[in-house]
Amino acid sequence: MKENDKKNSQNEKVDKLQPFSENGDQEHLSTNQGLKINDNQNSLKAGERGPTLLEDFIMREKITHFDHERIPERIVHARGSGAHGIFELYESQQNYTKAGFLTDTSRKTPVFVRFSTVAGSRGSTDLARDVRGFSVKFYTEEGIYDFVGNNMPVFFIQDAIKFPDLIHAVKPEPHNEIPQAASAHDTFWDFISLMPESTHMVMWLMSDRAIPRSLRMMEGFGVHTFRLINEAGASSFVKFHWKPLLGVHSVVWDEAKKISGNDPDFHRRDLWDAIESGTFPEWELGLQIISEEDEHKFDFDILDPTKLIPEELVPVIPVGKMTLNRNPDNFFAETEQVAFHPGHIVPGIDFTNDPLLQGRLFSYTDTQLSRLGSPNFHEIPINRPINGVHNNQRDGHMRQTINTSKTSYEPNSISENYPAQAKVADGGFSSYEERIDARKIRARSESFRDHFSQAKLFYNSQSEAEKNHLTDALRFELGKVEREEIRKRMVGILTQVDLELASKVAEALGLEVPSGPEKPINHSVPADASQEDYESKTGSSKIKVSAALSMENTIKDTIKSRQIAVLATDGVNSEQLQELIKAAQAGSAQAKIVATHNGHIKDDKGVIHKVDFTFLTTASVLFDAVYVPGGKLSVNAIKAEADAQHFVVEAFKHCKAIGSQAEGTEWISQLLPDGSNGKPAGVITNQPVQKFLNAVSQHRFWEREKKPDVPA
Ligand code: HDE
Repeated sequence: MKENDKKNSQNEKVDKLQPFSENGDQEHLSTNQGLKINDNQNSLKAGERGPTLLEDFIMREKITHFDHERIPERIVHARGSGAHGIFELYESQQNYTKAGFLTDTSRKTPVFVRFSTVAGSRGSTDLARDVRGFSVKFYTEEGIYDFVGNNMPVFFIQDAIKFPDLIHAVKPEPHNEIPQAASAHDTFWDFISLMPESTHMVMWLMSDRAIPRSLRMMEGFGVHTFRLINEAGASSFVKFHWKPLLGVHSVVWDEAKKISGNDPDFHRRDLWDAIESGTFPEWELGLQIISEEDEHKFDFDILDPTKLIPEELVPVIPVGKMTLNRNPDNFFAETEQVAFHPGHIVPGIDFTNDPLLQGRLFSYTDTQLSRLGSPNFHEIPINRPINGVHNNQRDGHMRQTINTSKTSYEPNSISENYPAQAKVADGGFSSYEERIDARKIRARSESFRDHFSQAKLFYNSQSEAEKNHLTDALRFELGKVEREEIRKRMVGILTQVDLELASKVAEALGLEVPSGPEKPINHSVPADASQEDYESKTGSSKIKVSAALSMENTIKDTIKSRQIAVLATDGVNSEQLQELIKAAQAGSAQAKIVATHNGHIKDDKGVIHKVDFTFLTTASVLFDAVYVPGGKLSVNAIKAEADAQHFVVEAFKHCKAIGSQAEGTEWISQLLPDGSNGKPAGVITNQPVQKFLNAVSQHRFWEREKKPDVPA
């Protein structure tokens, strides 16, 4: 067993993956048939300079396998990163559900999590403006439960039948496959401007939530309303939430664009490094419970996936904690081949009639058939439940299981009718008996027609900085749209959210500034229906502002796992450098030395330090904060580099904490603007190091933004 595995041997799923693992350590190279290979350098030829022989089965096998290495990437959520972990429950939720992992506090339920972007290909950048997928596979004693959610609590569309249209619109345009992993193009905004139901989600997408600082610093939402079922068979509605213990934090758009060039694997690397360094990412699972009687008490429909339930109306109860503590051994075998499905549920959880969820229940098995190539995808090690699988399904491509029973049907007498059905009391799944009494129709409920009140709620709940970022995002995205009629339609939709927002966007686009709300036309209407039946409405949300929707109110009390760039080279002040490194380590932050050359530096006391990066191999956008210790030689050498000046000024532009001592302070004071009222916020000069680290925990100092703007 590897060191890493020993640490987590309490994880039953990880243990069960071991028999499938292969390492090659101390072994000879072999063919797939186990034949030892003597020459892996030369193919078999007719003479030294002659043609290669078809007989060379060793080369044929090697190249054939290589030729078939690729499988189709996911049609959406193609780029992802995964990790193993465990889920532990705080308190039994038996009043609401009989699900074992939500009632038994003694369990450590193994999980495998996959985070993803939606629109980009497998090799696209992590920092695209996009929704993030947040999928959790719980390997429970009762079978697999998949939570397949996003980092935003709502969705673009209300009915699954529109999903292919939405995705075709956001993916690169069909004629030239441009742009990759970006919504800033005509087809996306064309579609959105014709579909007012997407307005709420578009507010989220244009907010900083779409450019997270880290996958470890984002929330997860089940989006749909689900059902919980207790032992007595009683049902409650539920919305699932994941809340990161490091708080919810984002980067800014200018930074995101630059990170994409400097390190397109920024999020993947960050997750990997955090787990390797033992700073395990953690989230609390939260439940918003709505009783059956309260189904209709809200001013929106709880089955409408474009609506969230404000926490002011229904609080989120924290029920347990997920810790990711082990990186995968093999990206393809685990992260790529893992197959999630919102239809993988366990007794105690059930679906609702949300028409988006209903469509998803079909799509996820179907897509695995083409992606993983066989109905036996559940036999791939990462997809196997930890409790056994016993049924009469047989054969198919790449079948692994050797079913030894003489029967493969039920009922049977030959095998005494085994495998047998399970009574509900023995854990057999039984669907919630919901009463349905309806006509079979293609229609959208009238209760789904309020398309704007929660878009307003979201916008009004943002801080000033968040509103500015959202406005800039719309200016950028619509600025990239070439067709003026699409831009105009979008400004019209924005007038329904906030007139000032619409005006600011219109101004940047060189369009007429609207004088009042324009009526948006809903084009998502059946051919024979009347516009009126589908007209967008602005309901009156009881809640006008919801604190949970602003990242301003998130957790800001830790420097855990934060990356601090320490600009230091030969001659740096020994004490100041070491004090910072020690204090950062004590808070589980990472202090990295960025120097003028690679290798090692010698401080003014002769102590040698390993260099992590040079100004050539890294950039300020890859760090949370910058620190410049004193030391005349060191600061003089650093300030002679234009890239070092840019490093500090850019960190300032992105509102990050900046700290300095002695000569370091003299230098950065010349570089940075003073700020109108004395020293700019978050610039901590000649202060105890703890003061600087407190500033790092604040994430950003938005009050500094654009006051004045600095070129970087
Ligand atoms: Fe998905 N979605 N989706 N989706 N989705 C897929 O399944 C689909 C939706 C989500 O890490 C696909 O295995 C339809 C909402 C995540 O492997 C596919 C509809 C939410 C992932 C699919 C939706 C999601 C997927 C592609 C509209 C948030 C990545 C590959 C009815 C609640 C899972 C795959 C992973 C993946 C279909 C809408 C989340 C094609 C038809 C809403 C996190 O089956």
